[in-house]
Formats: sequence, C-alpha cells, structure tokens
Amino acid sequence: MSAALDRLVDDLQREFQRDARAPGASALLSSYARAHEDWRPFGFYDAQRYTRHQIARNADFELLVLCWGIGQASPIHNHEGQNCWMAVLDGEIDELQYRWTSGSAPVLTREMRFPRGEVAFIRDEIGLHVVRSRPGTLAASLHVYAKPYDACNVYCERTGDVTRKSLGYDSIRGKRVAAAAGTR
Ligand code: CSS
Ligand code: FE2
Repeated sequence: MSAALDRLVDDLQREFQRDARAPGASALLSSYARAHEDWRPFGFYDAQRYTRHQIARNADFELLVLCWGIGQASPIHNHEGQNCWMAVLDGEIDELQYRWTSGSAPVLTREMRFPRGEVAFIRDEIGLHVVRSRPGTLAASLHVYAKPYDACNVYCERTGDVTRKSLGYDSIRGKRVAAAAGTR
C-alpha cells in the first residue's frame, strides 16, 4: 500500500499541468517527506553504490527514491537543463555545490546539510553538485526531475573533464531491475 505516495504523484501531476514550472512542488514534497513512510518498500540499499528507484515517470516529470549508504556519494554532475527538487525522507543529506568553467577543475562554492522534510532545489544555472548522506550515516531522498532525463554530465574533480553517465534504475515501481539492464 502506498496511498500517500500515490497521492503525491497525482498532486505533482496536477501542479505541473497547472503551471509547467510547478511552484508548488517544493511544498508538496516537503509535506510528504515530513509525514509519510510508505516509500520504504520501494527503497533498498546496495553495498557498492547509491541506489535509484523509480516511483513514477511521465512526459512532465520523474519521481524517484534514492538510497544513500554509508560513505556513498554522487559524482559532481549537472541536471541536463532541467529542474531538480530533492526532499530528505530519512537521515540527513549533504549537498556540495560547484561552479565550473570549461577547461578547469570545478570550484566548491557552497556546502549545505538538509534534515528530514527539507527540500533542496538545483538547476544548471545555479551550479553543479555532489549529493551524499551525512558521513557515517544512511539517508534516503525523494527526487523530482522535470523533465525526465536518462543521462547526465559528470565532471572530474581534479581536471574538470566531462564524461557522460547513464542513469539506470535499481527498481521500477517496486520491481527490482536486473543488474545487467542498467548501465550503473
Ligand atoms: N542526479 C542524481 C542524484 S543527485 S540530484 C541521480 O539522479 O542519480
Ligand atoms: Fe543532482
């Protein structure tokens, strides 16, 4: 049963139809993250890397649960010109923002820590970022990407060199995805 999570998907869909910029998305995500636990059956951890669980995807947006194990972090990455909201479901999430210009290493500009129920927002004009659980702890987060995308840029911390990274899933609507099916 995931009544609250299903309601969140419907509410987000209505919000994106009302206004493509979805100014109400942050409040919807925060209310859900503060009060509900029915995302838990969708999220599981992996010893090797953070995991990605698709909850819903349509033409307007994608909703994902991400599970961050101890010491697990994203690389420095962009968001493909799209909006990214991230609400903390469990534990605490650290976000490190970077500025990058072609040919040089990314420069750390901001470090933030978000507790459960808080919502971070980023898009490429704001910067690049690294997301991770607070060191020594587990965390889970709820992400909205609008519009959805399947690959992003990854930036070498030392040189700033750019590579492409495919964004696979560990599960889709609670169904485990075979490891071979994803490129992560
Ligand atoms: N963009 C990363 C998570 S940090 S927003 C991902 O979707 O895997
Ligand atoms: Fe991100």
